[in-house]
Amino acid sequence: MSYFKTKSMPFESFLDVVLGCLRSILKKKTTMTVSDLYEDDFFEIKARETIPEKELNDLKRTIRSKDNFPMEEAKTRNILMVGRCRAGKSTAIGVLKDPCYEPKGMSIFAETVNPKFQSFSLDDKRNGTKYTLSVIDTPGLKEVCRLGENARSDAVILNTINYCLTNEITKINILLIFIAFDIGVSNDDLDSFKTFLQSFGHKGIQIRICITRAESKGEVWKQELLEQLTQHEYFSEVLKSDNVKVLFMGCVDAVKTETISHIDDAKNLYVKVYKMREELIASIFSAEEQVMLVDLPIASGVKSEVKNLFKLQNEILDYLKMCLILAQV
Ligand SMILES: Nc1nc2c(ncn2[C@@H]2O[C@H](COP(=O)(O)OP(=O)(O)OP(=O)(O)O)[C@@H](O)[C@H]2O)c(=O)[nH]1
Ligand SMILES: [Mg+2]
Repeated sequence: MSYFKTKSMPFESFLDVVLGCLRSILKKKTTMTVSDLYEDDFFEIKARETIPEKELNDLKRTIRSKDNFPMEEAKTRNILMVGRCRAGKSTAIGVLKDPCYEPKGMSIFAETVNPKFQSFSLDDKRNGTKYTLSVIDTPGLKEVCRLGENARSDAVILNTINYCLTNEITKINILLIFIAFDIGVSNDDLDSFKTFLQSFGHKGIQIRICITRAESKGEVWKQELLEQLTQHEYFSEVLKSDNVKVLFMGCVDAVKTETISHIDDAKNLYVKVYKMREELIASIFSAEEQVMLVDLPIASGVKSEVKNLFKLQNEILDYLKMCLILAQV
């Protein structure tokens, strides 16, 4: 006991002080824990107990689960949609967003007047990857206009590049060329297709020929059509390229929902559209390579125009220099 005795404070008094302090602490903190004691300067204990890893991880998990703004990494896919008027470009965008999309009533007139830019995301639930799709929906070539409206020239419609650039789309992942084959292929169809391919086609991007209105067609029709395309003088050459493939697209339109009387028939139709959509989405997701817009054939005209402009500018400067020299002489 003599060990605790000091000259300035007897052991009993020292104990009284300690007990007094403890009592006041306990009065203040009825739910006091060991760590509370550690926080008190009285004991001057600096070493802290760390929170068990599991407890901390549980806490982090709770905080994250309550986060209203979770970060999700997204892959981007820039899609350029082209095709003749009424081919089904805008409808395909609707179906991409919603497998049960129903287009507005049929009109023979061109719908999309100017290029439209849309950006939306699709989640691949199978592997948790999110894709942001930026879609340029272009007005169709060879458009049919209402009386009094002027049909815009193909050259104007092909000015899509400008539109892409103003929407900060500088690279393209995939080109979708839409064709409605249900009433055969006319020379106009073929001309338009050639124009699109010559203008936007590039070895570095994926190209899909999307044949629309295929929801009510059977497998035999699809196979026959594919066979005919591979025998066609022009398409057979096009399809030889590794980056060009044929896809089918469709939708369940109002006429079908009004005429189908059995739910099983409706289900079959929706499932068919869902599967075609799934194939289109797979093509889009797998199109990783990008090509600069300025490297597309359509931009070569603009490039040479700029080159010519610079050439002309130099000629004018040379001429002015000559004039200056002559004036000084
Ligand atoms: N059943 C069915 N109808 C379709 C399909 N695609 C288009 N349609 C119909 O055709 C109409 C015109 O289709 P749009 O998608 O507007 O055609 P577009 O290529 O965008 O035409 P423009 O904007 O005028 O160049 C739609 O309103 C639908 O009624 C399809 O796959 N299946
Ligand atoms: Mg359209």
